[in-house]
Formats: sequence, structure tokens, C-alpha cells
Amino acid sequence: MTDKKPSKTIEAPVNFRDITICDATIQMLEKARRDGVETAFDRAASMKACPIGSDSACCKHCFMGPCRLNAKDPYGKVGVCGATIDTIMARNFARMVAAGAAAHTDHGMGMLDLFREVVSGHITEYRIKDVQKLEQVAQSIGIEIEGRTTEDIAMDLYKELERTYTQVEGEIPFAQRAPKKTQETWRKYDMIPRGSMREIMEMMHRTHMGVDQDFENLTKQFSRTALADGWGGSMVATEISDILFGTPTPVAVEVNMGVLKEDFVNIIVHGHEPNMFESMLVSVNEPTLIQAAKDAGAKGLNLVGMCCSGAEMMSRHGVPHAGNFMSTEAILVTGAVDAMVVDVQCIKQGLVKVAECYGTPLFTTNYRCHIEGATHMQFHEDRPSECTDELVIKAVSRFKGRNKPIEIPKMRNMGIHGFSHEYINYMLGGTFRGSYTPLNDNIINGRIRGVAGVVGCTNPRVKQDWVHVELVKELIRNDVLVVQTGCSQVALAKAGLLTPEAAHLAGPGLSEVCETVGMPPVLGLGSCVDNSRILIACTEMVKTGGLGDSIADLPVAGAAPEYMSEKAIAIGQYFVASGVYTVFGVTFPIVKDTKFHDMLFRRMEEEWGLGKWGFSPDPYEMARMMIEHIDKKRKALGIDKARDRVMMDFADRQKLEA
Ligand code: XCC
Ligand code: SF4
Repeated sequence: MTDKKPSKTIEAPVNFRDITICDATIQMLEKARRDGVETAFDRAASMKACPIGSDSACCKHCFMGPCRLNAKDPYGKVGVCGATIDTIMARNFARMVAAGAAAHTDHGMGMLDLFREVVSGHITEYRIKDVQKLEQVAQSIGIEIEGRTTEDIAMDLYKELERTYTQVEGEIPFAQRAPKKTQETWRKYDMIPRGSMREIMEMMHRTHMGVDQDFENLTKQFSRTALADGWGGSMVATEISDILFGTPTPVAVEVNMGVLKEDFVNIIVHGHEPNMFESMLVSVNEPTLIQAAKDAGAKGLNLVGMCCSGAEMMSRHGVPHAGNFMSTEAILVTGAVDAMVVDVQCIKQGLVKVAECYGTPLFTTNYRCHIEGATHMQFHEDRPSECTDELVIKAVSRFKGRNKPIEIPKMRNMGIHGFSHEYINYMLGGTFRGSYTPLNDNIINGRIRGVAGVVGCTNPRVKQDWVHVELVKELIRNDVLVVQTGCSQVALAKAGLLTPEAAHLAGPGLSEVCETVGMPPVLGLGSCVDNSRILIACTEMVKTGGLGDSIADLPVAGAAPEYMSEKAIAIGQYFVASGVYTVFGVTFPIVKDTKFHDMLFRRMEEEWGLGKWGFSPDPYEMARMMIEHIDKKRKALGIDKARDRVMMDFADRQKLEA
């Protein structure tokens, strides 16, 4: 059946409340409709997702095809070359992992390039800000630090970490940070990445027509490729960014569209790499530029972030955050954005048109990402302010020329962000003797049932923020401590759950811990590359003791309930390959009741001793699955009884109080 309607028609969804729970976004979508402006929400409503593609039942790896198989009868047909449904799905999945891993590792390599230039003195506008973190990271991979200069340690660290990318034989350096038993499992299945360039290249080779046609063998290689992201590219991005720009510590920040200010020059930075954003932060604090804004009639310069680099800047420097992925078009509808500056990843081409409608200049800054219709202004790390100063000047002149009505949604939500894994250490263990022991103790005694990572995107195919919020509420209500990154963190921040006061929404055990420590039941760790902080936190939990020998033993689970990107698939796969049960929502690009599905959803855990995938579009079912898994792990560890006791203590106490 073909849909004859032109995709341009704004087939307005009946009610914006059905497609998002973000009130600010609703307000702007209503305005956009009045203004005749189209967004991804409209396009998603008028463009049905391709059903064959959603099941990953098609292959276009050669031109004897493209071949389409039937998801309803997966073994009824094979491709022209004879490729089976399992081969086709596994190859497609592998390429998604390769693309997602490439995005994170290229970002990480960019940070490492900057680090090298800073250490060698070629770039002086940035410097090593967190020497303590530098030493910790160096030590974690066996670099001697006693009696050495910061420069020497840094140069050694650079040389070591370069291997993450360029090494052709051996193991990437950060793999040795994982628990010993996890490493042993990886070695057994040949999963420790050699170097990310090699793994991604080999992945592309093996998924070419006529090469690897065994889904199990492909699963090993895309696991290795994914690990080259989690324990490689992403981890390097996080650690180097901490060293250069500072390790986050908790900071109160406002999120939501109300952080825009009508009488200020508003600059939004949206993307993923912190280098340009850091420089923008310097530029907006430049007295001459602030004066220029005042001369133009503004009260000053207002810098806000969106998406992942926004999440990083919020965590490190308390820069306000205006919203997640599905709000980037909507915010332009305010008319209050005087410049939107982007770098790489998750930047919808649709922004160009919306920006044009509201007279907002859209700037790309990274040579990797030009967008037709946007203005490119190349950012150079050796003279960063040249670009960002100029962008501020452009924003000021747009402010001066504002000629359209402005409407800024009033919503603003205060929350606490910036919980690095180091800080969790101090918070629970005390400033002088950081330790994960209190966390482990509280898990063992059952006050905290387990830990869940809820991360990832928003997606116009599901109600924006709703799945994230309902899932997280359900988890904390059941005493599961939640850690977050990326667009999910912003969804929960808008819902007010990143405050210590949200502890009352948690179950009795978790709320007791939160109240004692003064922490929120939902901890925001930063951007998507900062998911690597969760890997380290898991490792610390294993090393602290009492919760098993490998990450796979921990009572933890992960979820990306509204994911949309290939990066999310890569992240999911590296969590699974690290030993974590990981549940995705929206849709899953694999046909059920196939051998490849069984590989990812059961065999990786049962036969290989790693994690496994789960899927449900329903947040309550998702929570149930994650909690069931956490309870299964508690039972295996023999700590399920402790939890019964705590619950009884609590009930007794309540009875007494009554
Ligand atoms: Fe992109 Fe990273 Fe997804 Fe958000 S969560 S939509 S990947 S910005 Ni990372
Ligand atoms: Fe079809 Fe095989 Fe070519 Fe894929 S590789 S398009 S299944 S013939």
C-alpha cells in the first residue's frame, strides 16, 4: 500500500500532548503550527517507518540485490547470494555498531589530538586543568607518576592512549581497567579490541558481500568493535576532556527552554565535542563582547547548551541546558535564538529551514559536518577564540536586527548535575577516603536493590520524555538507584527528578540512603561518551568486593527507552559485551524467533557469560524486566535474603510509628 499524500503536508497530530510531555516543546509546536512551520514530529507522523527496514530484513550490500526477506516467514527465503536472514540481520547490526563506534571514537581521537598539541606546547589556549585526574588515569594503566613532571606523565599518557586508535596488534590500554574476570571472558572469545581503526575497518570488511556469513562469528567481531568504543573511544573522550576541562562535581543547573532570556543575546551550542563549546564559554565572558551586546541594547550574553555537549558543559561548568534532541527544532520557534552553533552528531538537517523561518543564523563549525543552507565557520583549536568571538559578534548583530515576535516558554527546572564516578566515590565514602564500600554495603544490605543506567536519545516515534520518565520513576520506586547520561538525563531533569527532594519518590530503602547522603535518587553523569563513567563505576563496584567477580555478576541493568541513533546501538552492544543486561525501547532491528535474535537476547549471557539484550516499548514492562534481572543477580550473589530483612525492618518501623 502506498501513501499518496505528499510528505510535505503538515498532517498535524491531533494533540501535541500525545507526542511529547515536554510542555515547552508543546507550546513551541503549537506556535510552529500557527506559523506554518514543519518539524520532525510532523514528518514522523506523515512518513511511516519502512516495515522491512525496521526488522532489518533487507540487504543492500551488493547489486545482485537489494534483497528483501519476509519477517513473517524469516527462513522462507534467502538473498540472491544465498545470505540467510541471520546473516543479513547480523551484518546490518554490525554496521550500525561500526558507525556508532566510529562516531564516538572519532570524537575521542579529536580530544586526544588536542591533548597532544597542548602537552607538546603547540596549543596554548587550552591547558591541563585537572592534574589529579591526569595522574589517576595514568596510574590506572600502569604509567609511573612518582617524582615525574606533569608534562612527562601527560606525554606518556598520550602515547599510551594513541594505541586505542592506531594499534594493530595487542589490547587497547583501557581494557586492563575492567575486572579481571571480565577480561578473561573477553579473551576467551577474542573480544578485546586491538585498536579501534582496525576493528572498525575489519568490521566493514567482514560485512561486505561474501565475507563473514556466520552470525555468531559476526557477533564476536561487532562486540569487539563496540568494546573499542566503550573502553576505547568514549572512555578516552571522557577522561581526556576531564583532564583538559575539569572533572565534573555536583552543580545546581537550570534546564528547559525558560533558560533563554528575551533581553539577552541568546547563543545555543548543540552537538557533541566540548572543545568549541569551552571556547564559546570564554568568548561570552569576554568584556569587550559583553559590551558589544550592551551597545546593541541587550542586557548581556546568554550561553546555553543542548543535547550532549550541552550535557557536558552543564556538568562541568553549570551552563544552563535548553533541552534534548527532540526540542532542537522547537526551540528555534521561540524566535529568541540569536545564533545556533553546532559541531557534530544528532544535528537534524531540518534545523536549517526552521532557523530560516525565524531569522536565526545556523552555524556549523567542524569540517566533518557542513550542512547545506547553514553557514560554515571553521573552528581552529590553535586559535579557538577567533571563531567563537566572531560567532558572538554575529549573534549580537542578529539581536540588533530582531524583527519577529518572541515567545519563550517559561518552564525552568533546577536540578543537580555533574556526578562523575570519582565524585560518587567521595560522596559516599567521604572526602578524605573515597570509596565505593558504602554503595556496595547498601546494595548488599538491600536498601539499594541495584543500579540502573537509563540513557540515550528521544525519538519522534514515541512520546518525547515520557518513556524515560515513567521508567525511571518506576525504578527508583523499587529502590533501584538510577544513573543517567545524554538526552535521557535532560528528560528527567525537566521532570524534576534530579533534585535531592525527589527522594520522596524513591522506595523506602533508596530514599533513606538519599536522605542520609543528601543526593538525588537519579544521578546525572553527563553526555553519551560519559557512559564510560558507568563502566568504571561498575568496575569499582566489582573491585570493592561482595558483589561478584565480573560486571556480569552485578545487580545492574541498562536501558535506552527512546533511542534513535546508531551510536545508541553501539553503546547498547558494549554494555551487553561488558556484562550488562540492556533493554531498548521504540523498536528493535531484529526479527524475533531467529537464531541471531537468540544470540543477542539469550546466548550471549547464558553461553558466553556476558550480558544480553532486552526489548520493550512499554516503560513499566521495561522496569519489570530490569528489576527481575537485578533480583536474579541478587539471588545468585546470595544477597536476596538481606533485602527481605530490610523491607521487614522498614515495615516494622512504620508499624511502630503508626
Ligand atoms: Fe544524540 Fe548525544 Fe542520542 Fe541525544 S542521546 S539524541 S545520540 S545527543 Ni547521546
Ligand atoms: Fe542480496 Fe546477498 Fe547482495 Fe545482500 S549481499 S544484496 S543478500 S545478493
